[in-house]
Amino acid sequence: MSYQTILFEEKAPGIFLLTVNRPQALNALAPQVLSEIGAAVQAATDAAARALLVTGAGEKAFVAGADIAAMRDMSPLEGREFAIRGHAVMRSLELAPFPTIALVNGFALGGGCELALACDFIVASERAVFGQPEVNLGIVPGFGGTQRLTRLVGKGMAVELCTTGRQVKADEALRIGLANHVVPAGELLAKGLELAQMIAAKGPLAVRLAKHLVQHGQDMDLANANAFEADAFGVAFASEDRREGMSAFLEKRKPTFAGR
Ligand code: CO8
Repeated sequence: MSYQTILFEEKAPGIFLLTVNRPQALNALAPQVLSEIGAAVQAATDAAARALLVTGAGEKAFVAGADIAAMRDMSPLEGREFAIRGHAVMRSLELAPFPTIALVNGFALGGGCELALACDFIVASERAVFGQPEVNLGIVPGFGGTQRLTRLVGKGMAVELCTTGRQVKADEALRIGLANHVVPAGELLAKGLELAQMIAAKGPLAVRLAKHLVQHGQDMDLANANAFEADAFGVAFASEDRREGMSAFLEKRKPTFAGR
């Protein structure tokens, strides 16, 4: 498939890079961008990706939000459809059978912050700026920001950010647990690739199950989530990868995982 608003490439075996590519509009999420992100997540799934990195083109922005020009004349029904489409795309990142890592290289505002939050975790450059400024426009976050931000940084900070529209720079993002790492701008992709390569070296089934457990378990009560984990542990025990991983450890060699 050819894309007009994103770049999508395999940077290393099994490691894909998705770049939102509308730098003239600070990579704002127009409807077509959302569709192309959804298509790329599906393409990565079809290609048995081991990790997906998500970033924005240019030096200034990751994604500066949903496209305000595209939204201005939407009817309430069209606005709802746009929000539903955005939710579906964000959810597809969350449920993808491989870890997704947001490499936030600049402004991640509104829908851009929500795109980063829908990835499994965030690596920020020192230039990153996060925020949910929708209240400035008379709207609220519409791609899951109120919910994912709350789960990641807690209720107090989420309410503050969603009601003040205050911008959060990289050092604060690290402090409040929004970003896992902050690196100089020129090292962002290398850091993302390093983390993706660490993931790709592990047992594919185990990585997939670990993500699945965190994503689905976080909204369960603890007793049910732990029961869910025990079941997945049993599934991992049934795999060839488990036999190989444990044998390799005992034989003091590197494991060769088959992914089954
Ligand atoms: N949408 C469309 N165009 C944008 C956007 C955007 N979100 N952000 C920037 N642009 C455009 C500007 O219009 C400008 O275009 P042009 O050169 O043609 O005038 C170009 O990008 C460069 O932007 P600026 O000149 O404004 O650059 P500055 O360095 O002065 O400012 C900022 C950078 C601070 C990032 C500023 O551009 C800004 O505040 N942008 C808007 C941020 C924002 O409010 N984002 C939230 C949008 S709402 C949202 O995301 C809701 C998500 C849920 C939707 C649910 C569906 C209904």
